[in-house]
Amino acid sequence: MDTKKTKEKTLPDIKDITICESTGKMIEKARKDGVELCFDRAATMKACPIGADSACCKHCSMGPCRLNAKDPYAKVGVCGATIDTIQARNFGRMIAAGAAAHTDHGMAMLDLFREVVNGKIKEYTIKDPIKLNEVAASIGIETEEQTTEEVAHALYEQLERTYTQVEGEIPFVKRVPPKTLESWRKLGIVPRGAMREIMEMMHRTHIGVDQHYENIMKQGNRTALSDGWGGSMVATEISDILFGTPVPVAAEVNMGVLKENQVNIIVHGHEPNLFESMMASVNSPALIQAAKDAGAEGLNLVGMCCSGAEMLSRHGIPHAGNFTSTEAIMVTGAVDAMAVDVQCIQQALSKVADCYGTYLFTTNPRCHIEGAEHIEFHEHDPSSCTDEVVIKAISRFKSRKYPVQIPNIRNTGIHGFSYEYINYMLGGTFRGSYTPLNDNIINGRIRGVAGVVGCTNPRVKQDWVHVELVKELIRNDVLVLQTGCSQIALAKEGLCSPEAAYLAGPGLSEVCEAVGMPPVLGMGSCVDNSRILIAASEMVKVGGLGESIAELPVAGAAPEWMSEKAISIGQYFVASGVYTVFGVTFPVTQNTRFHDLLFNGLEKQGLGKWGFTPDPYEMAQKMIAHIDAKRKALGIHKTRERKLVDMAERRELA
Ligand code: XCC
Ligand code: SF4
Repeated sequence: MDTKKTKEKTLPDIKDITICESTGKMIEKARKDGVELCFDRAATMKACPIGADSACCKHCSMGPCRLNAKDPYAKVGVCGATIDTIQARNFGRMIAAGAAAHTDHGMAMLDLFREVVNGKIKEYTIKDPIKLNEVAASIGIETEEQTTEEVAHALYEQLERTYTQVEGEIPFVKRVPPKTLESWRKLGIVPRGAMREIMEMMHRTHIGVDQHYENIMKQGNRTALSDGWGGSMVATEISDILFGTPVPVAAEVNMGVLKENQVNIIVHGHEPNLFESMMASVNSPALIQAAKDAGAEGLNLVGMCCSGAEMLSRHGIPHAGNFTSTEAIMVTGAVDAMAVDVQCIQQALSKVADCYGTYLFTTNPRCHIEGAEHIEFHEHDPSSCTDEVVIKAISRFKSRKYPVQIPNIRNTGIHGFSYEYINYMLGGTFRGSYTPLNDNIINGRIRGVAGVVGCTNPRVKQDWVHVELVKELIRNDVLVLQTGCSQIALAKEGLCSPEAAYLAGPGLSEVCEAVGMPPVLGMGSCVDNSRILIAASEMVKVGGLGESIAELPVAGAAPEWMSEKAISIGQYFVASGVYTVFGVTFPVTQNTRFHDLLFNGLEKQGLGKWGFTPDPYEMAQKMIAHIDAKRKALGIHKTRERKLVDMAERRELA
């Protein structure tokens, strides 16, 4: 008891942990209940300072070797590896792991697509044949006078190359602006196939192979590009083809989407197929009846994390919270079952679930958790898994033993801005194009575009960095594109609703009001960052803003990142030409040649560059300064200066 008290004393104030009111309430309750959450673990487990600077190597048993980040060139590893080699290898392996996660997910989607096309799986169909044709045409597949089946077969064969091809270029590089692609070809970083790139990355970072940090990063770029323009893009496009391309839909987020008198089922993870089948199960009349027989008013399905963000965007399914709220939500006592698949599933969920009698089910052969029941999900017979989850959830509802306390907070917003929809929204049905977006950038109403994405991380105040950064950006007329856990942070603050236009600068708010769109456009899960790449390519294609992605007045950020996937995403944005700023910490020692390569050198090679600051206001400044520099290089800064005068005038009027 005593130890518990001292522990409580050392735990930080809840207002310093999160700005999410519901999560805060649940942290408070968890502390009373004696249940530990990630925030508590982060507070009591200091991050390893050597690892944080990436100054250690354990790639062989002559080590592990530990260098001194304060004096990085004073020592080398037993094999002679320098700080630059060690960090580049560590960074390369983070990219490889992140790229592997996205591409393996994409491959699972492609496996499903193949079986649907071959007629072996009947539970799913091609829901969006228009998108099928568009994707096929974008990589040069003949679609005129072809049946849907023929196009689908041809597309499958082409997209399989994204993974398995051993030489040549992956299919989606056909979508890359020619000048950007040219710079990749010159550098030798056009991906051949994701499996090959990830394999080579792992090989080159083994002891005694690649020992030049620049050469290691060449493969780092190539591997990351095989994710962004490969695995992730395939995942997004195939999911749209099978489940429908998102169009804007009003939906609710936050813990208040749980319902006390209903059976609450949460799906958390990344793969839309599990979620789609769960939707079918909760709509099954027999199961609805079973829930009613158990005394419930119905079945309530909600999402979390990325599969949640994807379903929020695609179907308007309510979303209960982002990554660092996944344990906290169970503290409500209202979660009858949580089904997870892959990625960002904290092992501690199992313990918290135990504390509140929630059923936690793993469903994917790639992800089991000690202490959690595994009900494997098979695409050939999806309902046998998802029905079982629902049945178990109903039984838990019937025998709920714990008091239920649901924070009564819900925020409505508009989600589901696929790049196709942005096209339509700005250009109209008859002249759908990115021309109006480019025009508004050129005339200075919109200063530039920022992609703000990524995780939440218990080492920083949850949601706060996302929200402050984005408010600052839109106030300065920067249109914000969102995905993943970041999108949920913004949605909880009401920034995904058209009414948030009043927080935007005069130019951006004028555009938002004219079109009826929010200043923050939610596009889906983290694999859907590929939508941002395509939007950027469209902007180049339309013209007036330079010939490569590197010339666009755009910037990216992952203010509260935590996963290796985020590093892979960051690197593919950088390699595509985007200035990308990360928060929290950056896993590289400062004042080293490798650090200089990431933060300056890559840009000199014609790519983008990395930036870092944990401070949201400084982050916004860096991004805006970059956008302004790009405007100046394009010769469109004058229009903006005029706009700024307008703003001053407006202020005077107000
Ligand atoms: Fe995971 Fe994708 Fe990060 Fe959220 S944002 S914590 S990676 S769920 Ni993608
Ligand atoms: Fe040490 Fe070199 Fe082995 Fe790394 S690879 S642990 S630096 S000896």
